[in-house]
This record gives sequence, C-alpha cells and structure tokens, in this order.
Amino acid sequence: MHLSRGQEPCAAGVCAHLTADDYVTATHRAHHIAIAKGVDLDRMTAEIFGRSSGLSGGRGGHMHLFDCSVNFMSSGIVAEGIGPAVGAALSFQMRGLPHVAVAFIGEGAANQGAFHEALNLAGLWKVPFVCIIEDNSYGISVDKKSSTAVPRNDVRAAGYNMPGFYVEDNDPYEIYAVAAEAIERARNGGGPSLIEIETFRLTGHFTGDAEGYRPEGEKEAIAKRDALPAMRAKLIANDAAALSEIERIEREADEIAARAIAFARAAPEPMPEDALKMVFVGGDHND
Ligand SMILES: Cc1ncc(C[n+]2csc(CCOP(=O)(O)OP(=O)(O)O)c2C)c(N)n1
Ligand SMILES: [Mg+2]
Repeated sequence: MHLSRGQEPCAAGVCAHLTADDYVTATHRAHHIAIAKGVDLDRMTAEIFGRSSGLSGGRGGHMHLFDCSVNFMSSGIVAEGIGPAVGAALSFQMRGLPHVAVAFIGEGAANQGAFHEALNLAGLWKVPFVCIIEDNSYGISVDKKSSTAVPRNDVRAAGYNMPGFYVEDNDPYEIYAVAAEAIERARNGGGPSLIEIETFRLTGHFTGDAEGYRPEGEKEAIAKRDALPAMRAKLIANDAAALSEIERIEREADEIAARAIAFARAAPEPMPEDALKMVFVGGDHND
C-alpha cells in the first residue's frame, strides 16, 4: 500500500472546487484524492481488499481505483494519468461543457516524458486542465534534488505557456485559494495551470518501507508539520469551529471508515469463473 498520510490538504483543498462532472486522474498514492473526489468509500475499501464488491470487482487493487459515477481514475504507472486528463479536458472543450480535468501527480512524475508532452498540448490548445504536483520531495528513495533540474516545478509552466504556482508548507488555506483561481480560470475558458504543492509523506513510500534513505531526524521534523492537527488548532484558535463540532466530525469520520472496513471484510472473494468477465478476450469484449 502507498499511503497518503500527510498529503491530505492537497486533495481536500483542490477537490473542494470540483463537481462529480469534473474529471480527476490520480496516481499509485490515490486514496486521499479518491475520498476528496467523492468515490464511494465502501466500494473503494472492498477494491483495496481485492473483494468482488470493489469498484472493479477486486481486479484493480489499491492503485487502480475507477469510479465512473464521479469521473475518477488512478493508475500505478507513474505519469500515466496526465494524458487522459488532458484528453478529458479536450473533450470538455470540444463539447462546450463547463467542466475541468485535474491530474494529480508526484514530483517524481514531473520528470517523465508524458508530463512534458501532455502539458505542451494542454498549453497549445488552452484546454480546461489543471496539473497538481504533490511535492513530497521523494520518488521512492530518491530525493528531488538528485532527480530534478529545477528546485521547483512551477517554473516549468512557462515552457508550456501556462501560469505556474508553488504552495509552501502544505497549507490547506493556500492550496484552497490557489486551486480556486486555477479551476475557475480553466472553467471560464482561460486555459490550463500548473500548481506544485510542498507536502510531506509522513510514512514510507509503501507500508513496510524501512526508510533508511531519510536523513536523521527528518521523520520527526516532518511529523511536527502534519497539517491535520495544525488545522484543528487553527480552527479552534480562530473561532472558526467549536471543539465539540470538530470532535463530532472526527467521530463521524471514524464511523464511516469503520463501516467501510466492515463492508470490505464481509464482501465475498471474486469467483474464479468471473475472472474473464470485464476483460478483452481474444479481441472480443466479454462482459
Ligand atoms: C512508468 C513507471 N516507472 C516506474 C515506476 C515505479 N515507481 C512507482 S512509484 C515511483 C516513484 C514516484 O514518485 P513520485 O512521482 O514523486 O510519487 P510519490 O510516490 O512520491 O507519491 C516509481 C519510480 C512505475 N510505477 N511506473
Ligand atoms: Mg514524490
């Protein structure tokens, strides 16, 4: 499993501006984005458990979450989602629809050819597209300084004739504000944008990662920058929410998660006789 812990503000701050009609593509680290886009948590959890009640009948697993009802997809192939998102944006433009396509990627994926090819066409055709780069400073064990020619990817936007933004410190309010502007611009025919967000991967690349590549003290330092407790404290300090209200929301979230896990555990395993359903067999589509 590639967990999203620490990166929640990137998904919440962006997807708050999207509807079910807008299209989102995500990566191997997709769970926070899927939840924020409104993917059904019960069926998503069953998919992660490889059960037949999962979004794809248990065929996709935790990296490949598809939910057509809210226009969401994720892929374990790094940078794969950018092209389909630009394609969805082109489709919206050609059909005159007021929808936006958003591709979430990691900062490592911004060095893939697919990123540059897709952004070039998005900039040329001025499609309603926003690229969100979650800069957690690592691609598996390789830090950004060792892999990327520029310290910040927002400067690359100029090469594709689109505005670029960098959000520091995983700040939910800033992410919300910058995403609002970019999504509104795309929705109103103003073309694409690139937003890179400094975020923190509070866990390993995957569960079980020994994280021996991290400098000493880094894990403790980034744990202190976890946006969730910081936001909780800020909401209370600013009188934006009462403690009782926050506790009610946290209880509700716990209950929703517990229900999804119970749903997934109770769901049946896929049956061997269904293995060839929903796949192409010998060129014929066997539904
Ligand atoms: C095309 C491709 N190349 C290599 C991999 C192996 N791989 C999986 S995750 C990953 C690093 C991705 O780093 P980043 O884009 O920063 O995302 P993060 O894991 O930090 O969220 C790599 C190289 C892959 N899945 N797909
Ligand atoms: Mg990364």
